[in-house]
Order: sequence, then C-alpha cells, then structure tokens
Amino acid sequence: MFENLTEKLQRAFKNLRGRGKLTEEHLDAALAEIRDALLEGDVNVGVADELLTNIRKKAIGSEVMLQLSPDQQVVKVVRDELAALLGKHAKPLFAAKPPSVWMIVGLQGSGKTTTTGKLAKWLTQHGHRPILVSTDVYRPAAREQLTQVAKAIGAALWPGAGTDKPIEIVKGAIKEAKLSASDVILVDTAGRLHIDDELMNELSVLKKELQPTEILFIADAMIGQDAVRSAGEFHKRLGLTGVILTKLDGDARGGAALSISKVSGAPVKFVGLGEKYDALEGFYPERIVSRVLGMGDILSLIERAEQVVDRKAAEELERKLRKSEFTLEDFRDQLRQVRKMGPLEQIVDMLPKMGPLANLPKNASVDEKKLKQVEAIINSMTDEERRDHNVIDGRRRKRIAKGSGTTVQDVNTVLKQYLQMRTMMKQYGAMALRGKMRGLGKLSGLS
Ligand SMILES: Nc1nc2c(ncn2[C@@H]2O[C@H](COP(=O)(O)OP(=O)(O)OP(=O)(O)O)[C@@H](O)[C@H]2O)c(=O)[nH]1
Ligand SMILES: [Mg+2]
Repeated sequence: MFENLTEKLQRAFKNLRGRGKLTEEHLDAALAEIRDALLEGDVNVGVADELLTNIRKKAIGSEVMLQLSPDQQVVKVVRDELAALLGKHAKPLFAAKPPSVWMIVGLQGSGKTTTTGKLAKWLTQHGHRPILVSTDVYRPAAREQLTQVAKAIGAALWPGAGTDKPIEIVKGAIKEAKLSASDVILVDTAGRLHIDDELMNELSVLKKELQPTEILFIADAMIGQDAVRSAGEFHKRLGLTGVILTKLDGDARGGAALSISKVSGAPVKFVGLGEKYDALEGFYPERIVSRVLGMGDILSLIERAEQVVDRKAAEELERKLRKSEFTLEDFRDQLRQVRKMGPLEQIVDMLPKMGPLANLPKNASVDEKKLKQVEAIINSMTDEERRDHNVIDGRRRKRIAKGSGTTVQDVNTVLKQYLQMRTMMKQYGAMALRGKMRGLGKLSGLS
C-alpha cells in the first residue's frame, strides 16, 4: 500500500549513502526529497511539515550513533519520528460487564457493513460471541445486507423486526445478547455526512443511551485527505474511540494511514485490506513504519545496534580517539561490542556494501574463531602491554603467543591490525564506527 512512498524515500536515503559525514547541506537536500515523497503520498501537509521539522532537529542534534553510517542515521530518525507520529498500538475496548456495544459509523459507502462482518469474524476468532444489528433504516435493503453478511460468516444477528427506530432496534439486540450470552453487540449504522445535523444527532442519542465501549469511524483510504478530515469532524462531534481504515488494498499512496490519527485525534485500530471478511488486520504502527521504509534489513541492523551500544562507552571512545589514546584494551572492547551484535555473518550480510564498506568481499566470511583468537591474544597481554603496545618486544611476543595458544606470527598480525585501525580511526576522528567496520573487514582478511 505504500509502494510509491517507499520507492521515493529510498531514493532520498540513497543519495546520502557513501557520504563520509552528514552535513546540513546533504541533509536538507534529502529532507526536501522526503517532503516531496510524503506530499505525493498524500500525507497531510501540516503533518508532513511537522514531521520534517522534527526529523531535521533530531538528525542534526543527535549524537552520532557509532554503528550507523549517515544514511542509516537518517533512516533511524525518520523511523523514530514516523513511529511517534503513529503512536502506540491501540487495543479494542471491552466493557467490564458484558455485553460491550461497538458502534460502527462513517460516510456512505466507506465499508461499514463489510467491516461489521470482518469485526464479527475477528471477534469470533478471538474467543468472543458477537451479535450483529443494523440501524440503517434509511436505505432499502440495508438491513437485509447485514443479514446476508451474518449468514456468510455464521454470526448471530438481531433482525429488529417490527420497529424502525434505531434506539429500539438496539435495545432489542441488548436483550437478545443477554439471553444468548453474546458479549459484543456490533451496531452497523447508516452512512452520513458530519454536516447532517439530524443524522449526527441520532448517533449522539445512540451513544448516550448505549454507552458504547467503541465508536469506530470507518474511513475509506481511497478518498485520502477527505477521509482524514471527516474523521476529525466525527471525532469532534461524537468522541470516537478509534478509526478503521478500509480499502487500503486499493491505495498505493497510503497518506491517510500516516496522517489520520494525528489529524483526527483518534487512533487507528484496524485496517481493511480487501472485500473478504478475513481481510482485516490490527493496526501495528511499527509494522506500518517498516512497510513504509521498506528496509527490513537496515531497520533490524539499527535495532541491534541500539540494543548493544553503550552510549557512555562510545563517548569515551570518541574522546580517546581525538587524543589518540586508543589502546589495545579499547581495541578489544570494540571487538567485544561488534561480537555482541550477533553472528557476524548476519551482521555483514545486513550492511549495504557501499561507502566505507565497499571493500568488504561479497560474501565476507568473518571468522568468529579468528575473532576469538584476537581476543585471546589481547587477553594474554599484561595491563601494561595493553595500555602501551610499544613495550611488547620479541620476548613478550613469544610469551603472549604461548599464553594464547597461538604463534608469534599471529601476535604480530594482531598488533599490525591494531595499529592500522588506530591510524584509520584517527583519520576519521569521531566517525568511530567506520573505523570499526573497516577493522571488521580487515579482521575478515585474517583468515
Ligand atoms: N477493496 C476493498 N473493498 C472494500 C473494503 N471494505 C469494503 N469494501 C467494499 O466497499 C463497498 C461498500 O461497502 P459497504 O460495507 O456496503 O459500505 P457501507 O459503509 O456499509 O455503505 P453504506 O451503508 O451504503 O453507507 C463494497 O463493495 C465493499 O465490498 C476493503 O477493505 N477493500
Ligand atoms: Mg452499510
């Protein structure tokens, strides 16, 4: 559903790749592209601009995450801000004492009746006993339509025969629910515009009498920003508990999904992705964000980096680098951090083979055993040796080799790599990760 947006965003990120450092100029160029992508994706202008302001602030103000390159850093900030925009996953609400009443409201043709069927199916699958009732007394055959829906999914239905007063119909359904131990009453309503006072008033009265736990606005994603606006109007008038976006299967832009909860003030609870009754999904912001960014691999890399990065240690390392105090001890800490990120093969696979990592062989085999060996060699040194490699003469090298079960040649290789890494990291200054990643590449060449 976000195909176009995803493609454009990826282009914007790509232009940041291979840059040594994130400058404001590059960032602004990327942000302009991101803005275009959002607007073309039919994201509400106000929402898009607020999002960009936040992204800019965070991208510039953020401490450099050592594990991430400039484009990955921007992806991370965009991901965080999109997640903040969409909020937390909102669960459907049930009454402490059943039956719960869920009112289904919205514009004409938005998918209310179909969604009522989908919800009944979802509830049944989650151990509930729903009963359906239609209060659409205006459109001929509307109630018959819901009867057919109930039949198709094998759900209970209250026909409400003998009256055409919505409130009477629902009261009958509540009685029936108590008799038949149904725990959720799904109230389908007639489509209406928020400016239709009489019909809006009908909903207010229903709300007052029924005390529903859910008033769900059914929004047709295909009408984009119009759906967003009417959700806001309904919310003002009725106090919605949630929004269900339908027809997302037919919407390649997805802007409504990104703006509707922010603009309307009501959380999206479900999305409809087709005409069938099982085409309903809970709305999970983090999944949506992953879909929008379409970068599963990089996102999981970012998550792993976040898990292991010890910010304090990173800052300390930066300070040392600036002062060229990077010792063998630090070298070992770096190795440990890299190893904490998980099986190295996986990490290397996730990295874009561009920029500083372009030199990594395609199927870089990073040998965990070799890394362990490096660590063993450094472990066999004395504190003094780890702090100042200059004291490690021939005799000491022999001792270290013996202590770590390696050869003098292995010890020499580690010292050489350490010195190379130190030089390189000095050159890159604060961009410590690059050094680390290169160190990684170099280590892979150990075997
Ligand atoms: N592709 C797709 N079509 C949907 C979805 N939800 C509903 N529809 C279709 O939208 C049309 C209108 O659906 P209804 O459920 O009758 O809409 P409604 O809001 O009850 O309409 P009124 O009662 O007349 O206001 C039907 O053709 C549905 O099959 C969806 O998620 N995806
Ligand atoms: Mg209907």
